[in-house]
Amino acid sequence: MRINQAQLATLAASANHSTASRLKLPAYDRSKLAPGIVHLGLGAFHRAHQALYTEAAVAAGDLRWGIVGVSLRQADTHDALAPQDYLYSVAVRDSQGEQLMVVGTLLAALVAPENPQAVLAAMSDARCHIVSLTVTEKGYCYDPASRALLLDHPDIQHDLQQADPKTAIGFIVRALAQRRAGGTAPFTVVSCDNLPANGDTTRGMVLAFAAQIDAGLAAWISEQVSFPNSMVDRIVPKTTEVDIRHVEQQLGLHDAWPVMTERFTQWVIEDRFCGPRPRWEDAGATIVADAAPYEHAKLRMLNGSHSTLAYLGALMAYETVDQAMQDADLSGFVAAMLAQEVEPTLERPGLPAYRAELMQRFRNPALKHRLQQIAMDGSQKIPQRLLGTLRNRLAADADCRHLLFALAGWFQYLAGQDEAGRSYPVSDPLAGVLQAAATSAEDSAARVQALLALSAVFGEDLAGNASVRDALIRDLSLIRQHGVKAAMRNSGLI
Ligand code: CS2
Repeated sequence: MRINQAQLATLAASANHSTASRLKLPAYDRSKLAPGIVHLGLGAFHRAHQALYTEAAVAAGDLRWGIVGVSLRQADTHDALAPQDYLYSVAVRDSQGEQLMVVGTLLAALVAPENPQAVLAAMSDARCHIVSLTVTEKGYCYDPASRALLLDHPDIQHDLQQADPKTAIGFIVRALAQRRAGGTAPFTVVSCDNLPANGDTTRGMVLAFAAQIDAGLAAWISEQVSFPNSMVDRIVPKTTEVDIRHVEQQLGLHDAWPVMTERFTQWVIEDRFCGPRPRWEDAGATIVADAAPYEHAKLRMLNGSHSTLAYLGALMAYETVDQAMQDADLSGFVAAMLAQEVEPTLERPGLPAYRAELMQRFRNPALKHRLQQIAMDGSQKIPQRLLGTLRNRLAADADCRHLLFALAGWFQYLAGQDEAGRSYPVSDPLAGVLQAAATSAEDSAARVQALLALSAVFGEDLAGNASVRDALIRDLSLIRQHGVKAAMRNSGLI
């Protein structure tokens, strides 16, 4: 039997149901929810993060905040959730056990390629006050090094020429144009992706796009629309078939696409909204004037060490983050990188405690977070996760040997084979050029130079830095010759 609205009533009514007492269910009248938020990028992360803060605001009685979810590419989320009235479960897991909840705030799941006009209609509805996004780094169609919109990206070109958008930026601008034309107040745009200054960055891209089609619109957006920066944090691995069967056992009902996550959750968001917003702070969100210190710490510490574990760990033939963390050399390397090279570049207070908490989260044995999932799209992630820190350290003439070794690990990862001899696909929008450079020659020096020359990732400064280049050549040669662990030891890093 499938979970759906009717089954929910039965679940709630059966006080003696074996799971009911441990299960959190939506207790408000879902039919009264207004479509206050349109969310672009209806993936697992949104469903286990922002949707839960909104669920709490709705449960407290503010029914303005139903979510209309939008998938920009595939119909799979819609196809899984529509037959269950858009209800889905969240399993919060750690070594202590599991807690289940059913989320009711999702009102619909639209599939943009099937009906872009329906998406624009939802975004133009006067009851919609917020458009939020989790479209991943590559969903912004930007140049990773400069974070400028790629005006020659084929999807952006398409969206500039036609009124049926494909991209998040295209949808935002076209919907704002409709609201302006119809005399409707604008929505606030809330980017929840792991980009530095994600609100300011999105604003820059929206304005660049709008300027191409209508200067008056660009000026209106610039004056009227707000784009608060935010830091989002919760580890949400991809749901597996085993997870689906497990949730079904717990719930007594089939949920075609539940989401799995950890207990930890954090959302720091700037209080700059051009219209109303839910009281997310009542569910634990931190509302601040400036999110930058939190965001830098999170991107450089959590995501920086995640990517480091992903590349070095995958090369060492580990499958998941918790497995990689069990390798004392590798976890010691990451902890030292954070303490010695990353934390000195940050301003947030309490960094050693934050580091200890991160290490604990990475050790969560119940999540089974796959290293290959984190390894995806390195070209879009490395600049804000490792290169900003590296540039700060170089400018201060300070030690950055761990950061450079992690980067050399990415270079070797791009060659597509682990130390057990297994091949894996490299998934990245720049995979073609990256892999060509990473395997361009037998010689490590030539590989490093070919990779550093990719200005979309490295900008113009790093390729010309001889000490960076030489360290990378040395680390890459050592990794290729001896493997990651012996190379770390050889370099005195463990
Ligand atoms: C991860 C993030 O996949 C990745 O690149 O580093 O999704 C990470 O799990 C989240 O940012 C945690 O907040």
